[in-house]
Amino acid sequence: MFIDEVKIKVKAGDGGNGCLAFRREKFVAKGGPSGGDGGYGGHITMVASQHYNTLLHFRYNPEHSAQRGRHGEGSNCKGKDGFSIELPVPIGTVVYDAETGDLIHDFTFHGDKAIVAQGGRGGRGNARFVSSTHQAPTEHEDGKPGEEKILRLELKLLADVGLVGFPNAGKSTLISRISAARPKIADYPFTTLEPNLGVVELPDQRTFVVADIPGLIEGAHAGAGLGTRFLRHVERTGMLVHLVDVSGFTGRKPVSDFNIVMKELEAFSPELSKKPMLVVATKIDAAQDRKLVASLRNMAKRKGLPFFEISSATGQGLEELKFAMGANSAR
Ligand SMILES: Nc1nc2c(ncn2[C@@H]2O[C@H](COP(=O)(O)OP(=O)(O)OP(=O)(O)O)[C@@H](O)[C@H]2O)c(=O)[nH]1
Ligand SMILES: [Mg+2]
Repeated sequence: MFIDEVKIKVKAGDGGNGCLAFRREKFVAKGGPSGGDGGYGGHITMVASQHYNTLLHFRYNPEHSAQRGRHGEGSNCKGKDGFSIELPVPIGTVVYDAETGDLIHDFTFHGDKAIVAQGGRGGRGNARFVSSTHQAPTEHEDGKPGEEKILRLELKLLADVGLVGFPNAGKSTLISRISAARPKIADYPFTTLEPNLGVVELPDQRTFVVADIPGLIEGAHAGAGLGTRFLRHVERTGMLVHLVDVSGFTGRKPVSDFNIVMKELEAFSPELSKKPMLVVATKIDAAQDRKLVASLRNMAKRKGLPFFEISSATGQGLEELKFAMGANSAR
């Protein structure tokens, strides 16, 4: 659940073949062997980049191969090395050989770089086999094949955006609408017992990770409901999205729901309650009493917090919210 995982196939370039040739020139009798070596095949390398935060780009592109080395040529010409390719991965990616399970590399900092599939060595041309007793060698080698592997990439996701709110506020429904996450959704409090993470992709292919955590109720910091222990999953996010049910079904006032959750956040960690926050009125399709919506909107305005109205049922407002969530979090 907290792990993004992908399998990809990589094929490094084969080495070029060594050449069999002899020097042929006017006035130079028995010019000797002149076959050049083949070039190296290109490597497949990976480099950790802070501009990526998920493995989504590999889902669309699961096969990568590097260029082969050129064959050696006559006149002692060595074949050109194949170009290596460099695949960006997010910091925190761990790469395994999927067949043997061996750890290949653990990418821990921006710029961390490793070869994950080695290009093949070029074969030697016949010029390399010459010796005092063996002056016209015809031996030459083929290039070695480049490594071919199935890799398993694993990334422990850290959320960029955290969803908070009362139980039943519509947090899981929202994450299921904007990401591929499919958490359990139901019409009773505490449906979500464990945090869910979803990867949200913007049209420009930047992504961010949203955490859906169990709802908070009054006294959560003292252990009521599921308590505040899941809040540590959103402690490191850059932003909180505070969902408030305005449908009126709850029989509670949206503003008082908002204040109760804020009090619990503060009791858990004053820092958490000061994070950038979007206020979101949910289930707007079912809102009977516009005054409930207006009161929440006015409160957000007073506090200087951006305000959104959404319906995960009809899709209203979801695109705008997605952009606002991604504005500072997407990479
Ligand atoms: N009409 C309407 N119902 C919604 C909407 N979003 C969610 N619901 C319903 O509200 C109920 C609760 O939704 P969840 O997404 O499970 O709520 P949650 O905030 O994840 O709740 P917990 O996991 O219990 O904290 C479900 O019955 C949903 O179908 C909406 O936009 N409109
Ligand atoms: Mg839920």
